Amino acid sequence: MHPGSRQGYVSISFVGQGSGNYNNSKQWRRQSCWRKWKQLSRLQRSLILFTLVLLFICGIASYPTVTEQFRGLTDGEQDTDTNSVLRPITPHVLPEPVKQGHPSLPEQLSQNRLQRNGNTSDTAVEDKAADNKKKKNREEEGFVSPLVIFSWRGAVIDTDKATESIKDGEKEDSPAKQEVKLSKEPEAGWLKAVQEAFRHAWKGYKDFAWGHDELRPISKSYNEWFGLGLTLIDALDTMWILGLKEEFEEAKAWVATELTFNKNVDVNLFESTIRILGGLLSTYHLTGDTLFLDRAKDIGSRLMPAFNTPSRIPYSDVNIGKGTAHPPRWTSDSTVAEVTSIQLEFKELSRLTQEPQYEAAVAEIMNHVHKLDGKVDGLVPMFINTNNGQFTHQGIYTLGARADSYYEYLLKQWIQGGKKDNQLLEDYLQAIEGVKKNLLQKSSPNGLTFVGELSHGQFSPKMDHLVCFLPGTLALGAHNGLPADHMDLAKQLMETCYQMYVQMETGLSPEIVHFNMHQGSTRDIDVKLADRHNLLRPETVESLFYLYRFTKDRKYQDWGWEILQKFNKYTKVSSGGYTSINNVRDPDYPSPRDKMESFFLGETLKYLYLLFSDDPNLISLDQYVFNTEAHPLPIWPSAA
Ligand code: DMJ
Repeated sequence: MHPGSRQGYVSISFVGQGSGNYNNSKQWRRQSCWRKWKQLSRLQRSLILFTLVLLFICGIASYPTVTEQFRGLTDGEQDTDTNSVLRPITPHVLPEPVKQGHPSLPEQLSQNRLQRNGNTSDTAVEDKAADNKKKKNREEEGFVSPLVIFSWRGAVIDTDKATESIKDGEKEDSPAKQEVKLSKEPEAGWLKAVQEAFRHAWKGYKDFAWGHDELRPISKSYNEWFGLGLTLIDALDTMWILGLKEEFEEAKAWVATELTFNKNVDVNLFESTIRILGGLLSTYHLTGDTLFLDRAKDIGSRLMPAFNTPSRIPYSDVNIGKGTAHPPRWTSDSTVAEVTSIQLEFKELSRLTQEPQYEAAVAEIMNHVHKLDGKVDGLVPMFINTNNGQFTHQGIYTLGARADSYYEYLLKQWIQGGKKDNQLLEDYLQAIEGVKKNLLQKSSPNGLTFVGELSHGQFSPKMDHLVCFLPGTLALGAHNGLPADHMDLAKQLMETCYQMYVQMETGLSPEIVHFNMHQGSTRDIDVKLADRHNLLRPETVESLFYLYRFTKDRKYQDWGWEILQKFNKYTKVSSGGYTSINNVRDPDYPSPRDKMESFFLGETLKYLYLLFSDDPNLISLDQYVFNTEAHPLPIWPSAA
């Protein structure tokens, strides 16, 4: 017998007794009310009935507002405004959705601007009025109020709240039922929803992981990787961009008083460059506060021992306290993406400090890789040896893990330097041609364009979620004058990346998908058991941001909004924070991994905010270039 059973029995019999009494008293009260009612005059009864009917009608009329406020409260959040502006989203899957034409950029654009760096509550009243109007329009168009659940579902947290909101027998995300209802106007509330998501994530970090690298939101603890407050530093410029002044100030105080790089720790050169050096440099540029530049110089100089190798191809790990560097224990190789995706940051450090050694070290890598044998039509292998400087483990060519940001940084370095370095441009253009020739295929039955891999001469229809940076990068290139067909390809790949989300039962993409190419396939996308996790990665929303900025097609905002809602539904932890999950195919138990990666704050939420903003000057893409961790760095003035 279960130890709790006896207790349960007592409790049940008590409730039984109690309910008997409750029934008797209820009957008595009913009779007494009826007597009183009969004693009233006909006029009094009519007046009471009329008032009740009036109250009922008013209640019905205000129903959506009331229920939406209630939904907000169930989350335990203070600010319920976020939920009062949700618009109905029913995601679409292939075959091609019925597209409702977007109107030209509507006059509401001006309403949509959230004051940067200002108190967002200033806009709350206006938002509310606008929302009521929008709600009315939507009702006229036959849209139903969305079922939005701001809680973890199916896991240890908030199970009850989530299931409450799903109607019986309704499989909410069943792909077969999905079709898109495109929005007709931008939504200022979406910006607030991102701020709320950030605040929720930050609350978890603050309560359980303050000053540590990563939050473990389920166990309410933290994970230490480098021991440098990684999440806090990665999130600095996001807070600035989102206008979260209070949070920014407390983080800044930590950087000023607690952050020290004088520590006997091994850090990964690439990760600490893109997250810490990149984060500090961009925060310096956005705020003008030299605290961040000083810290950037400190970490930058401490990373330099990594470049002391026979080939000048840097080691992967540096001890920033001891000033020593080494490759991983099991190999003398570094990954190609890692050594070729630190250039934007070190070049910027040289420009700011007027100390050439940083730029020299990273430029040498690019020149070296440019000349190396072993590329296939501009595509690079995944590993490079730090002793002899040659590519190793040749045979696999991918735009995914270990090679991805090589391609991204070819273009972005070219842009950062004012589009003058032809070598970078040529390598980029050649690589994109290489992608088209070797890696691009269409899936069956619906013809999704995807980027597969080349494995020892054989094509593999495997695509990492990481590859979803590519639509954004292609679009950025086209915006900077590169061939227009790059934009066409960007749009096709964007659709594919979106389908990687919408075709999953949770509406969240897995880490890796495999596309079907055989005629007669019944679905385009397969996911292997080991690939079903979602780490809260940014690449798709990153690309949505670029695509929206350049095309102004609102479907990209809609897609981002759907994704944010799914993050809220399946990865939000009620006590604070968001967690990566193990299984995007099981909406009943997505299985939390108990980790919030720093890039969720550094990248994912930042790109979502920028995607929902209609202000092209909020980090203008003609003035800034984002590093691969979403930290904006200035495009150099042409005089420089
Ligand atoms: C980030 O650290 C960077 O975007 C990197 O280039 C790839 N991986 C993560 C996000 O997925």
